[in-house]
Amino acid sequence: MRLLVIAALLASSIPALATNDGTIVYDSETALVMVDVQNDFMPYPGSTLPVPDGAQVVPELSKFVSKVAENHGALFATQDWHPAGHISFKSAGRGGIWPDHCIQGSHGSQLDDGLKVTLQAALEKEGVETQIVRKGYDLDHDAYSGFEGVNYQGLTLTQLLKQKHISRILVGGLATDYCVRATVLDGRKNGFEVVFLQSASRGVNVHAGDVTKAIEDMRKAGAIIAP
Ligand code: VGL
Ligand code: ZN
Repeated sequence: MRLLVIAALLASSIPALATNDGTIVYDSETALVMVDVQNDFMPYPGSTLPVPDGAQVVPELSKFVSKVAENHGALFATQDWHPAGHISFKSAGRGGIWPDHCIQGSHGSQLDDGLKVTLQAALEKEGVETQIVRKGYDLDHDAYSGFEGVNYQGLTLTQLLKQKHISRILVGGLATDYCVRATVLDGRKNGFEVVFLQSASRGVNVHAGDVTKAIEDMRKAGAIIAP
């Protein structure tokens, strides 16, 4: 009996294992922010800026969509949304490093079809509608973070999160070392609890080690790194 009590006391003092389910709280204050899951970042023919293994984020994000929707949290999807000649394009000759991508309204700018199916199911089953937030629309200004984006009505991501009383954001998508990283860091700056979803994110690694560095930056900023 005494041994049992000691064992129970010991067990209760051991922190929960850092598994997905152990570290992530799903409630009405939790939002999933899906970053730039767009055709141009997918490894398909015709994509202009394919992220290695980028398509793998779709089934992974879909799991989080279900969990968040079932618990009546909020869903957000960002879109990189550039005008032709955007400053981030190499072709514009203004210091940009990227091939032309995610041109406003193009096929490449659309969300991945598989993700769309999942989001539609969340709407039909749980009544949770995904808010679309677009960024990078300013010709002369680069914008990697979802927090620089606005919805169709011009409301910023921060305004939308506050409106829904969100305290915790789960962030995943493309690309880990650019838009996902920037969104995670801005989430921390704006006072949110932030969980980076490693399983649901992929990076470009323009320079070797960029993804590893990005994850370290997120950790230092106080984000929880969920495997
Ligand atoms: C991104 C490069 C250029 C991203 C966007 O979504 O991470 N990367 N534009
Ligand atoms: Zn871009």
